[in-house]
Amino acid sequence: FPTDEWWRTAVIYQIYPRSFADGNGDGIGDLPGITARLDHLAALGVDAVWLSPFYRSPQRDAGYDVADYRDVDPLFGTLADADALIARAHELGMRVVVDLVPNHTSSEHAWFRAALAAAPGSPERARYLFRDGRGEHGELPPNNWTSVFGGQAWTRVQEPSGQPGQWYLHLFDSSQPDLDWSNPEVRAELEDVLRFWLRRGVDGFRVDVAHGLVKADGLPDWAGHVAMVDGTDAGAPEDGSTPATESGPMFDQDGVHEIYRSWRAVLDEFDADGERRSRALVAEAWVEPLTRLARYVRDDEMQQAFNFSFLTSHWDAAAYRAVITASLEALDAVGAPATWVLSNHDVVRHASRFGLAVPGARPNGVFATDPQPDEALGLRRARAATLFMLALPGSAYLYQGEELGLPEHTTLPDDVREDPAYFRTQHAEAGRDGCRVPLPWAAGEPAFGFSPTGSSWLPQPAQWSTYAADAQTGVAGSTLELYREALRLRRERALGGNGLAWLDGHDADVVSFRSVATDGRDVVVLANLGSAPASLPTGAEVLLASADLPDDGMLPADVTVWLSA
Ligand code: ISL
Ligand code: CA
Repeated sequence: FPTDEWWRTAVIYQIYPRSFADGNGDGIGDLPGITARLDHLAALGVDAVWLSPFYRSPQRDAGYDVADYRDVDPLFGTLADADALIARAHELGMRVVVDLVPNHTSSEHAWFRAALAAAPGSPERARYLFRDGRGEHGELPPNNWTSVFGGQAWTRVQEPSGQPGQWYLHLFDSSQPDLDWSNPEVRAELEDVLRFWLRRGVDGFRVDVAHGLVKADGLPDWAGHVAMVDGTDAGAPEDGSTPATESGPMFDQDGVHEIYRSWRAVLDEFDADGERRSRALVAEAWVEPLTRLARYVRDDEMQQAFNFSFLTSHWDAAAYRAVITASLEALDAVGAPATWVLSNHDVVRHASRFGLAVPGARPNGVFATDPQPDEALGLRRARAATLFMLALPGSAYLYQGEELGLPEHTTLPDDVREDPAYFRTQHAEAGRDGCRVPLPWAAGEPAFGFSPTGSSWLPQPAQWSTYAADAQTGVAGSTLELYREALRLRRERALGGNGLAWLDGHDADVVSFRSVATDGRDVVVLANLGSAPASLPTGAEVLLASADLPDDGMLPADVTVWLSA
């Protein structure tokens, strides 16, 4: 391993454990299943994996409701399985980032059970945000906040006496009570959790809801509601734009930064052995504008923050130029790498978003009412987007299955869905199950090789055999081979580490830049986001193209090429 700041240019692959690979045949992905498939990721050429939560949890929000941060849920395996996974990834030259969920615990966490059993005003209650209700008998919630998943952000408890009592805050599901981060005990506990996993050898943490830990003093009412990123909520900006943001007195408060400064110090304790700053924190923070997001990655805080402004960009050359420029400026100013991302387990897969007729396809769609996406167009654009993303300076995150070109499952029946956000909003809001369908590994096997028994916690569409990893391996032009080749060239030429120079003289619908290589072998990137063919420069060698190029020397619509400079 190089001991330097690997995360600056890393390509990091998100594993969603319940849907990656099932080792024991119960239809739910697990840690041994992942370990057995790590070769796929090494062959793909990624630098690191990030695993969504696998801690002990009642799984009310697919593991983002943690009951014990120091244990593995039996659904996924054991601590020994986690150790084996980390060791195997390291053997294969890949770093391991784990997910930390510090904003809330599960309502089945020992702390919350103790809080329920204790009296109002007790130290047990003081780890969470319990408040008396408003109204004559405390029958109204303490303020007007709504949950990101829909409905009130407060739930009333029954006191041990049997009487209706206090309320507790939950920005997400009622099974996810928010911790009180002004409590030193909370701070000490989560720092200790960091040390627990650092000692087990992890290389970093993805910090869930990093912008949410600190709430405005006094928990004031808010005129808006929690703004969902698809802009459907009353909290959407007045100009009608699509916000990549969650705003209000519950998000992006100045006090959060102090927390990450102390976490950084914890990571540095482990880096004192000479491997200076090789462990990293990445913020999941739906915060805009980018200058505001950049505050999370100052020199003594986190190293990365997901760039959701890039994820939510419209399919439009000017929009991408603007967001790329703004990202590089905001992050250069704080000395941090840009961090590109197109998909994750919370948003509609980009291969489907890009296939929606509506411009600026929403990151959270509701396919019961939306028009169905054009799958071929979506995939063509997804491949084009991947090629320009992987040539940008900085680090890139891939979400499992995008290397196979997987679309969203848009027709899941309600009775198999599990996402609480879908149910809390009476199906009016984003369902996230459609991007969480188990991966197809082998075209000819039951459950496409996801599970040895052929069972799968969500059904896979029958036509997914064409997306299966084994059906694409070694097949020229397949999405999997496109990713492999792009990652190989990126690594060979150290793209991502040396900056970008915008190129003039191309069609306004073409995103065109030079990606600077270490050894002088720069790559010219041209992405045609318009609807008509654009001209290609003559004489340049085509290194890679996201689709077959015609003989007429033109770059078709929705295609990206990498050319020799
Ligand atoms: O899903 C979103 C945008 O499409 C966000 O609103 C997201 O719910 C929010 O930013 C927090 O997400 C994270 O924490 C949630 C969990 O459900 C998500 O899976 C996780 O990524 C609560 O822990
Ligand atoms: Ca399993």
